[in-house]
Amino acid sequence: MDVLIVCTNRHHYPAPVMPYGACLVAEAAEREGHRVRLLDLMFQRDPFKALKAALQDFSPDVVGLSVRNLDNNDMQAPVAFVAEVAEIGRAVSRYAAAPVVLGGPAVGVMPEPLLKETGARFAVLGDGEEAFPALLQVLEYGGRMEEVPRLAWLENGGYRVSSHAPCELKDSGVLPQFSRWLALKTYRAAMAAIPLQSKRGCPFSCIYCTYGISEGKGYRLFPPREVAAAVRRLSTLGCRDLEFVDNVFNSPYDHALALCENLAANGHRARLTTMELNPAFLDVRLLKAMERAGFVGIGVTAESAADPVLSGLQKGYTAAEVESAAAAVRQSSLPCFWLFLLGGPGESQETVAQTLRFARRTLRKGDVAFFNVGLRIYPGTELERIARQEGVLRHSPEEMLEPVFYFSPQLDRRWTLDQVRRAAAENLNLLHAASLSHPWLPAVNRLFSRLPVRPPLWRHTPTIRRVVRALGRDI
Ligand code: B12
Repeated sequence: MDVLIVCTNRHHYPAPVMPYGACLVAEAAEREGHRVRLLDLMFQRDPFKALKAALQDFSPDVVGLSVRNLDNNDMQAPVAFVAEVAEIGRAVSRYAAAPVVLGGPAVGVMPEPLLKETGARFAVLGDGEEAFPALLQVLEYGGRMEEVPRLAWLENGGYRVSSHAPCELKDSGVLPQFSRWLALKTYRAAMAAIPLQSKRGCPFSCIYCTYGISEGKGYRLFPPREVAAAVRRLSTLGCRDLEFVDNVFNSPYDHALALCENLAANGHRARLTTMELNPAFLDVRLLKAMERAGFVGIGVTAESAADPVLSGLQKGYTAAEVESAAAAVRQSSLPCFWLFLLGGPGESQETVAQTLRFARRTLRKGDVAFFNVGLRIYPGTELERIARQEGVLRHSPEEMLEPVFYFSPQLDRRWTLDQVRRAAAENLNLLHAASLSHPWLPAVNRLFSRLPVRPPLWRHTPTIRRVVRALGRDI
């Protein structure tokens, strides 16, 4: 069959991200003998014109829409992307008779409302490498939709799902040939790192998160040696800035350690980062292994440094463990980006003060701390249940396609924002959420990509803020 995969994400904050999953799915379909083209709308000036041209030129039998984000996850300045995706779905139906299949990270989070909103025929939930070719097979030769794994569709007004069991990992999945599908130079010029995974799934029970829902709770691990070989292959092709996009990089701990040892041994020349370290599994041994493996920057998703909040979010670790992780980071040479999430159940003035104090006093001055205020509520999460119980959520699950947020009723949002703004004004290494969607950011990304500066750009936060302040503004 002729298959067109359209990558709908056009969000440039904090930097454009490559449609990794869509490339994997495109190659999986090709391996089964289909003719595949990929249209990436990220840098298209007129996405609808590009879409119309691709549909008329290729006349595909099936169109896949890869949908990454529902919204920007920012309570203070929410931007929803679903209307644009729905418009793209309608445009496909206008110019082609091909059935539309949804896939991508956002689809696993809210499949039913997305099917309704876009008018698509099918949605693949989670991994697409096995399910999408299986669907193409049924569409081409006939068969039962129920036999396609993790497929959802609407039938007689009802929502149907074939199965929820996660698909098996295929070893070939680690690394697509990005340069075949994407304008790599344009991504590079926007400071985008190349994404890579060492596992799928997430066993943690953080109350706000959807990872376990869309990818399954059990880990599915790629063999460390193969992931390391993929890194080496990419680096010999000149792709040197790579980012591990695992839900959590350092769990299982032994898998992360084995990966680092393989990376250190195989002589690759890539610069590696990950923004997804869990403080409970972060110690000097792993950090030293990461240094030897070629990491140049890390992110710790601590969320809070206060016990009532950590336990309210069901993070599975304590403030003392966050402190130990910070102590381990201090003993390493890796620049570190700390992520905090203020306003969850259990948050109070005291806990906000505690987390801000931790960021000011415990972190190294060169490290960056980022504070998001308010938690996006997704259907099917424990946070949804809590929000309904507390009477702060009245939207039906379908209405939650529009961004809805939780903010602790024990706390005043304006007071919290003031505290964060004040801390950020006084400390060049502390950032509030608005910094990552600052209108200047794409220009800053482009400017720095021309200088001898490599991703991640956040390493230079204090310098960038000093320069921007000299121009009379701030980020
Ligand atoms: C790593 C990550 C990041 C990194 C990305 C770094 C990079 N270089 O790529 C950073 C930190 C920068 C980031 C930023 C953001 N992220 Co983020 N991120 C992730 C994470 C953890 C992994 C994404 C990933 O690459 N997965 C690996 C690839 C291989 O999987 P995949 O893309 O899902 O593809 C598979 C399937 O989806 C499917 N598939 C994909 N396309 C298609 C197409 C078809 C036709 C089919 C059939 C199947 C299919 O098959 C693929 C292979 O199995 C996800 C959580 C998650 N587990 O999905 C959140 C996630 C994607 N992010 C999310 C969000 C909101 C954002 C931000 C908007 C806000 C923020 N948190 O800062 C920004 C947006 C950035 C942008 N410009 O678009 C949401 C998106 C959904 C939503 N809630 O709106 C997610 C799902 C987290 C969540 N539950 O909230 N993110």
